Amino acid sequence: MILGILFFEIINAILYYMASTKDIAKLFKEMALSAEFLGENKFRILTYQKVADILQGIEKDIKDINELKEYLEANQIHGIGESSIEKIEEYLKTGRIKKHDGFLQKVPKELLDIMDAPGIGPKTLKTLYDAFGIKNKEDLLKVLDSKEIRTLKGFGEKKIENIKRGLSLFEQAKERMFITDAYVMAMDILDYLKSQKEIINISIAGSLRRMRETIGDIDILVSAKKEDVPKIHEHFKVYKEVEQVIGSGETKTSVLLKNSKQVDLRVVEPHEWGSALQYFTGSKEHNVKIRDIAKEKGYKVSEYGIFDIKTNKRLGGEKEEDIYKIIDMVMPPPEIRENKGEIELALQGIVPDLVEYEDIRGDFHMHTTYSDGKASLRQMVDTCYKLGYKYIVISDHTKSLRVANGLDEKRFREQWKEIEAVQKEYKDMTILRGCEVDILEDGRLDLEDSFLEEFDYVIASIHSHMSPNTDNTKRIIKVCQNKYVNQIGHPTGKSYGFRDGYILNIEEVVKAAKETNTALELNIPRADLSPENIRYAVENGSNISIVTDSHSSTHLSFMKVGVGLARRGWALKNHVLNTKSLKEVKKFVKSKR
Ligand code: DGT
Ligand code: CA
Ligand code: CA
Ligand code: ZN
Repeated sequence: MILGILFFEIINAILYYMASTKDIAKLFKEMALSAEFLGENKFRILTYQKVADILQGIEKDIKDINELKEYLEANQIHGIGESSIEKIEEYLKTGRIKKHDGFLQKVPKELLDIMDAPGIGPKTLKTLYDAFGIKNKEDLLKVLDSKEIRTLKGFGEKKIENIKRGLSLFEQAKERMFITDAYVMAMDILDYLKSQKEIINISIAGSLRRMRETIGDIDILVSAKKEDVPKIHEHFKVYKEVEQVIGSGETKTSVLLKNSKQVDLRVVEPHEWGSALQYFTGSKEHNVKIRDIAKEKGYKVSEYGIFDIKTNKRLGGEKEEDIYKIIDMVMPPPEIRENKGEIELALQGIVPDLVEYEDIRGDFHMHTTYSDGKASLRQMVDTCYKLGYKYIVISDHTKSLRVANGLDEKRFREQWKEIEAVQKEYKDMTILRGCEVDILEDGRLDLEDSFLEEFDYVIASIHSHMSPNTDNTKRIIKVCQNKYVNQIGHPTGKSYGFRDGYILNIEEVVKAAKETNTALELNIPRADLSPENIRYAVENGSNISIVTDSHSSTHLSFMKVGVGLARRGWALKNHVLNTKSLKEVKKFVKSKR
């Protein structure tokens, strides 16, 4: 019995601790949808919805009802009535809300899960539920293709198409975006928002600012004078790519784009800019640690600023640095804010001098129409020239990669003639003769050594025998030992959203790469190497090269993202081969031959 009570207490304590305002917001949202589905009175639906919106906008976890009340009062947020407060308290104490349980008895849960999808909604689902007894998405899809639905009033072809589209958007929204996709979207949104002259500061935040390989949703932070805030939210809502506004309050607007991806915009006042940027950049793990350290030193850190705990006096928050400076730290770059050692260093006043985009002098990996690229050699050269590079490597595929129209010796010699001709027009940038030579099954290469010798720079890559249970460690080490190979292309074989990669002992590969003076490639479109791989490689003395592996001229600009990925792996300038001068790159190549 006593044990039972103890157990209950522990579970309760855990629930207390884990109660995120977002979890509670979700329950209120579900109650609003359920009430609408059941045709309850409008006032009640609006009440649930309002509470859900308010809770959704609170970016902190609450432990008890008083904490919430204080928060609401301090921020002058109104609209949560007494009966809603009781429900929230019930949740905080028991982990559930009886009213919500009651709704679940009457509304199929699987319908509830899709009720919020664009173009669907509770009323539509209720009509179909009454007419056909649908209980989940599969039922719905079947009904949408049936003859019967077309006899229902209001269900014309257009409406049916809208529902289908809404469902598929909703599905996709659950997947994470690849960083280059998110980056392109975010840059377009920033450009659009910047036309508002009321905006004082603007930045990406969240995982995109930290340059994670995949992004859940895009976070954007803006500062503006209090009276200008509503206008900025309104402007954002009519951005051309917005499909649906999911929620909008005083500080935050969330939307789904036409491609189903979510964007959160937060608008704060200028004096809160720094603390909000620090908070919304994350990661959560980093922030939790920073708050703990601050607390030990007598400060409270939040998205609103940094405060003296005793006097509640606000000490800063206008600049991001304020937060760190006041607790006697230097500010770690966003890309490494993961609580993986950056905080300990920052407490000692050390910021790793990570590689920067401005350090990059060239790109070693790109394709042209000679193999499977979409742009001509000349176009690629011209775009790289405009990026300000000092050198580039044209690295088309070799003959055994037939699907990619790989080149044999004869066609490479033709390409070299064109390189020579184009080179004359681009005097301040050196075009290096390269290839992405195919690694054969036994670790030999697709071109003879005697021919490889004629290239300025050679990448060797695996494009076959790469199932998840194949161990390619030996194969790659053998390739490192070839004196004409300067770089291993996409070493792990991972390709986000396409392929998991093969078995590879990264320690052994890094060792071989270091000993043989072979660079390991950070292949941007595949996000191969991972940040952990990069950190291991650079800390163990192997060079990495950051490459776009471009198959069209627009891909070349992803170098900026690549530098972010490298920074996330703690790469310094001197770890990155394509920050070196042409002379040094040539020395690197020569050192092996
Ligand atoms: P994502 O969107 O899944 O790729 O990852 P993030 O890091 O962008 O996460 P997101 O969008 O949920 O929130 C953005 C930042 O806001 C996050 O990095 C840290 C901060 N944040 C959000 N919710 C919480 C929270 O409940 N607690 C704390 N400490 N920080 C939070
Ligand atoms: Ca995010
Ligand atoms: Ca977010
Ligand atoms: Zn390639």
